[in-house]
Amino acid sequence: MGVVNVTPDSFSDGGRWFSPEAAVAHGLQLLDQGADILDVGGESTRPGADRPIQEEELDRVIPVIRALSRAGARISVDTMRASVAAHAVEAGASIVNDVSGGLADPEMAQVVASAGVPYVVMHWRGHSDSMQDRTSYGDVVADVCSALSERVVDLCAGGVRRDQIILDPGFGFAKLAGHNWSLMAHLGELQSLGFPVLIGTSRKVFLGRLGVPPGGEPRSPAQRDAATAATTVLAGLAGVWGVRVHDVVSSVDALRVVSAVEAAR
Ligand code: PMM
Repeated sequence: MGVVNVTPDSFSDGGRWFSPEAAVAHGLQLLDQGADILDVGGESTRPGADRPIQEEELDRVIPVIRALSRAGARISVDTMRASVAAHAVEAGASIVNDVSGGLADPEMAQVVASAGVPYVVMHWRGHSDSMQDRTSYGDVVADVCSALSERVVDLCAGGVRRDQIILDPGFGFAKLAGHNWSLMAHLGELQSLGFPVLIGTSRKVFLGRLGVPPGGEPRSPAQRDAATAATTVLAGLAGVWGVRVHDVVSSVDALRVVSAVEAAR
């Protein structure tokens, strides 16, 4: 899954693809590089980010989704808003990726249920302005698995079918570095919940801190692609359904390596 952020302020690529033309050209390039899905989002979820109003989010994503879908791309819409999800599906999106797992908008379950499309349910503990105040866990893997299981129960009660659901542990969302590493080390436990799993480690700050002395500046987002590809290898070996990445070239290669090794076993 290649990331197409149509935002002025995403942490790794904010502003680079903000015009619809630039976003569409970027999406086409990611497809060319081997992305199976393009994840189009109009709201930055970096810690501390302000939310755009709904009209602004629609103006950012709908023209891009329409153009990329006309070009034949399989598109997910990265949104927490039910009405944006509904408009996006109408414009050609065939997956809804909701980082709040339905918690941010009570209408989301109903929209996803009636659209009948795959629905990415991410582990989330609140909006970006406050999520890093909510990083207390007993056992992060068990806590994330049980919170996601609760979301599944709630969403299914709201009409979503189990076979629509894809789970995501939410790397970097209300997580400290150690939490992210524990989740990475225990992807199998998440998989054992019985749903496809998507992971989004790409360019996140816990990767940028590797090899940097305590208190030092993390490496810049663009310098985190090799570490991201390493997480793609681990995810591939764990058998996850998908990886959401900014640099498609390195992750596609990483997955080719995993496939070649698995075929040689
Ligand atoms: N991370 C971001 C945005 N959307 N969606 C899913 N399913 N999982 C993630 O981990 C995720 C996401 C934040 O990263 P970005 O600002 O680079 O898009």
